Amino acid sequence: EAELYLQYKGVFVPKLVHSPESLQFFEEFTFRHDDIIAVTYPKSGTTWMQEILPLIVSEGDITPVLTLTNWDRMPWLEEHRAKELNLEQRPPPRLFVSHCHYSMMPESFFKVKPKVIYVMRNPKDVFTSSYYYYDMASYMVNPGTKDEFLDKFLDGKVIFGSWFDHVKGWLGAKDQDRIMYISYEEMILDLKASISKISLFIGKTLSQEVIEKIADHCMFKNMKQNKMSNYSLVPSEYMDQKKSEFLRKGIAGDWKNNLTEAQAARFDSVYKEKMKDVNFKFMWDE
Ligand code: PPS
Repeated sequence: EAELYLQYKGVFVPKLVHSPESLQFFEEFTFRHDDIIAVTYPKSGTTWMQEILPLIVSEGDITPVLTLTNWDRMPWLEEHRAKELNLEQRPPPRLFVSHCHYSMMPESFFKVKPKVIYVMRNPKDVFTSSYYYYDMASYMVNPGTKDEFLDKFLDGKVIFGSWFDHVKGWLGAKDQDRIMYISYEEMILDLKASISKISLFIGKTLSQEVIEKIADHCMFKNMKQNKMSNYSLVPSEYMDQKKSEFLRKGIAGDWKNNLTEAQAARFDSVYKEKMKDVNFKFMWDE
């Protein structure tokens, strides 16, 4: 772990894209009230939001998503890249992503109160997606066997710490009126309705025709063809997409093909215990 990860506020972050300088930049970042940040625990729908939000803002013009990589059009604030993008000069609304916990957000975030879209995904699918990602990315610690990785995942000994803490932290946020909660499963079930809900939240009125156009572009099979979003521009020494593609399967419930009955039962019992005080209706619980 020590070789590949840094420790930041109690969680691991990969050294390839984070440094003490990038984390300091994040801590000192000055938000604007009209900034929009999609926050996710890794593997919960970040790349999807990096496609959807720019298209909502551009009102369906696909130029921005065909000309800028996902990490430039909607950068991670805590990563190196953010420092190099001249974010000060960007016209509003500026779009960002972050994997940080609520408690890790910088001071300005709590003062200025930019809008947040918090995307959640069934943790058994997050586990599954993470397993393949840790295996194909050379800057991540090898996941080992599924049982070994399950130990680490349930214990929060993975990048950005515990899924349970992440979700509980954001669901327990004080200033909830500037946060919209949405799930990966909801987006799979009805992408058009989700896009419409997101646009309403950020104050954009889009025609049905534009919503349909965006939804069509953001369907897994179409998004996978966009080289600005499918990570094909990342050298294979960092990501071995022959092993597993970054846009791997794009479905809800793939855990069923990946966890044994015993592993799923173990996951469920930890989930039940850790989430017992959470008052939120998750789509995957239904
Ligand atoms: S990361 O590394 O945190 O930025 O990863 P993230 O983008 O959050 O999560 C990757 C998973 O999201 C899936 N994905 C999609 N699913 C459905 N539709 C679309 N358009 C889409 N885009 C990305 C991606 O395939 C990863 O999930 P798995 O289960 O591994 O396929």
